Amino acid sequence: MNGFETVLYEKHQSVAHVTLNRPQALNAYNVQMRDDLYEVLSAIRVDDEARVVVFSGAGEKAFCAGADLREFLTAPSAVKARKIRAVRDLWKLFFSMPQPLIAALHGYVLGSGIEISLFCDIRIASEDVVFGLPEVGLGILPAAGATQTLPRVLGLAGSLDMLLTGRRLTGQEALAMGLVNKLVPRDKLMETAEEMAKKIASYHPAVVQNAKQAVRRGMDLPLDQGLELESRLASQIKR
Ligand code: CO8
Repeated sequence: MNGFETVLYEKHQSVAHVTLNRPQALNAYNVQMRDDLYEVLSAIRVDDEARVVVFSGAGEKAFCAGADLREFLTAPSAVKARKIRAVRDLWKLFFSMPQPLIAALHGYVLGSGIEISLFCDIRIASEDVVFGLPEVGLGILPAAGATQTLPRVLGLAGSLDMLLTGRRLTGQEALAMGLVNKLVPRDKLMETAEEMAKKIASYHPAVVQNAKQAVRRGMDLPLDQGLELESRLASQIKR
């Protein structure tokens, strides 16, 4: 699987690496990237050899500076965009990935860039990271899940602070608020993500995937139903 215009894909042993690859535009998310990511994730989803996925951004300056603002101005109408989304819902696909997803974040992580990272299960960032959700200031709502995914990570107060003010967060602030799991020097970012990915990949894949599912799905259930889900998923593991 290769030859994508906006995304690099590699697999080292059991770890899949997906790199956003438009460094000249700070890896801004455009229609081509949506299509490339859709194809790559659809393939990884059913690849038993890919036990963990690491997402990162090419170039020195950014994981992703948000939606491609140049393209946005020439984009099809909102009605067309909704129709496309109905058949190629990348965000739903992200959310349905059975494998653990790790985001390795550096530089600017803005708008859709944060939203991509919020679909990941673990976020590791380098000390130069800058987070921000400028959408409300641009006159739109974040439409790739942030109004729903962010509060599930940060809680109400931190999410509303970020969403409504659009202020930028440093890595230290993001760590203190719980937006990232770990903050590391820039030259240790990929090494740290890879190490974590390899460790998770060394565990029994069904146990890992069921644990992820229990936590992710359980978050949205009342406790009694969450406990039932947990026991159902635990009993599926064959030893
Ligand atoms: N889209 C397209 N190109 C971009 C983007 C982007 N989001 N961000 C940066 N680039 C391009 C620049 O145009 C520039 O290209 P060129 O060299 O050809 O001029 C190149 O990347 C390098 O960028 P800068 O020279 O601007 O780099 P700086 O270090 O000076 O600044 C910043 C970095 C602060 C990240 C700055 O580039 C910036 O503010 N970018 C825009 C960030 C942003 O607002 N993103 C949108 C977030 S909102 C979102 O994702 C949801 C949808 C938004 C729809 C909006 C409708 C109005």
